[in-house]
Amino acid sequence: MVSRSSDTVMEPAREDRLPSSASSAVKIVIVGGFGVGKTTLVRSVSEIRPLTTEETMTEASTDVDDVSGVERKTATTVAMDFGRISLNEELVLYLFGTPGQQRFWFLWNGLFEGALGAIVLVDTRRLEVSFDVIGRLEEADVPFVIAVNAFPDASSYRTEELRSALDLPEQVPIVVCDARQRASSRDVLITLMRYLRDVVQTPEPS
Ligand SMILES: Nc1nc2c(ncn2[C@@H]2O[C@H](COP(=O)(O)OP(=O)(O)O)[C@@H](O)[C@H]2O)c(=O)[nH]1
Ligand SMILES: [Mg+2]
Repeated sequence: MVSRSSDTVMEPAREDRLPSSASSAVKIVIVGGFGVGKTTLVRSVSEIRPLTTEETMTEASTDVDDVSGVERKTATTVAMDFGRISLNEELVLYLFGTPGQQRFWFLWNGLFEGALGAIVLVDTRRLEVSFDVIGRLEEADVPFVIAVNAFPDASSYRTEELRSALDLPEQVPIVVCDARQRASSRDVLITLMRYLRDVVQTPEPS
């Protein structure tokens, strides 16, 4: 048992410590519809034990949450996922996965604040669940990349078909990933960071 008495200083576990060279920390949000793999991605890529508030879905919520297309899902993120990954010795990303269900959307207020960029996870079997989040990101002016989470029975889409179905500007990167694989999730984050560095123009101070 962990003692929480006031005279106990809790040392972070070794893997939870940041290298002393870390000099930039940025906030990245992971968004997308219910069951697209947000919790899976944060879990696979995080180097700290991710803080996840996942609860078993109860009978009571089955009428409330729209589980069409994700009938096998038995756990759901109540508040949000939180994780951390150091991309190199200086750059640390803090990942915030959003809750998918509509009844938790009040938690979105302020979520995009200070976010440098976002990953929109997409399930090609249920593209329509992505429309709303993409609209919200555009409204909040948060640059994003699209990560298609490759589910085995999903029909394949050509990138340009997907771009037009999601009505995305030409420069928005679209990548395919497997959110369960650490390397794959990490690649998505690297794509986002490159996009932010090379394509997204930060306005000159006037
Ligand atoms: N086949 C496959 N299944 C996945 C992948 N990512 C997530 N899943 C599964 O899809 C379900 C929903 O994922 P979850 O991360 O909870 O979705 P969230 O609601 O967006 O947080 C879980 O049962 C995952 O194991 C993937 O890349 N491939
Ligand atoms: Mg989740």
